[in-house]
Amino acid sequence: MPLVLVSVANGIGTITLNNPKKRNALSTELIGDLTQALEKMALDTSVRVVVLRAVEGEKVWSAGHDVHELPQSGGRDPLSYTDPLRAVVRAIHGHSQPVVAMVDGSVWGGACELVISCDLVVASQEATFAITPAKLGVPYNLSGVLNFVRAASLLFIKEALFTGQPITAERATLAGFVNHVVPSKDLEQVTYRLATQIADNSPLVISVLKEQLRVISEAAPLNPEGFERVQALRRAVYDSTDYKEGIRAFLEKRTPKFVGR
Ligand code: LCV
Repeated sequence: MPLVLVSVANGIGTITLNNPKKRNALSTELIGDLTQALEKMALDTSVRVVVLRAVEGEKVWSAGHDVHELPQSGGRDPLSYTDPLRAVVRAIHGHSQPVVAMVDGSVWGGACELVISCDLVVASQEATFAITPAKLGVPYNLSGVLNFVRAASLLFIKEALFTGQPITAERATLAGFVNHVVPSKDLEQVTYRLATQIADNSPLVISVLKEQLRVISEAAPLNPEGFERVQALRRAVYDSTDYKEGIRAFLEKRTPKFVGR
């Protein structure tokens, strides 16, 4: 079975995450198929907007980064520039057509960043978002943290990151993390109505607006020393006992016991 399904109708391309057995974990393979689908859409002049969704009725939109693909013994940055999750976030940010995330079910870890890397987010009332690096012991990377900070208030993001607890779509909407929250039964109709409103407008203007907003929002002053200091702090984490414990606990399906070193 393909890990993503692709369809195009009325100027709207739909990419469906299609690995429910593994709760749409963002494996290298799934991300590869997703990125390929985006590239195909970009070349299809009939496509004005892309909708990114999971298979209807799935309880989990995506379980986040494929934990089996994270380095298990430390010593290597788990979320470096070439990591598939990093690559797909950049691909969506740089995609010429607007991408609308249609979210039903639970969203975990890096999949929360995948959702907010889209240009709009429409979620069902049942959707939840759990940003889990602190639960897993993973030092999230700088551009990822910046993407979260840009998506909502600092207080909301700190609560989401420090607790790692699932946050309701209702609360996420109040924090600006989601554009619309609707009853599940209306999710598809509201999403595609929004997509159609965009598809009816000038694709050239929208594509330039998207790139302008990306360039402006990514202009974050950071001196090299500040960047290197953060990288050193992250390295101490992914070389720590706690990092190994977090990954091992996940794989052994048990609660991690963090010791702070
Ligand atoms: C690989 C998985 C996963 C998975 N990877 O079904 O943001 S960061 O820094 O944390 C970043 C590093 C990140 O994104 O880390 C991942 C964060 N994700 C999570 O913490 C969610 C982990 N998954 C779960 O808590 C449960 O799977 C949920 C609640 C999503 C669904 O629970 P449910 O009981 O419905 P299972 O747990 O039985 O999972 C079904 C299959 O999917 C695999 C899991 O190993 C199992 O495979 P097997 O049947 O082969 O055992 N799976 C789930 N999540 N992130 N594989």
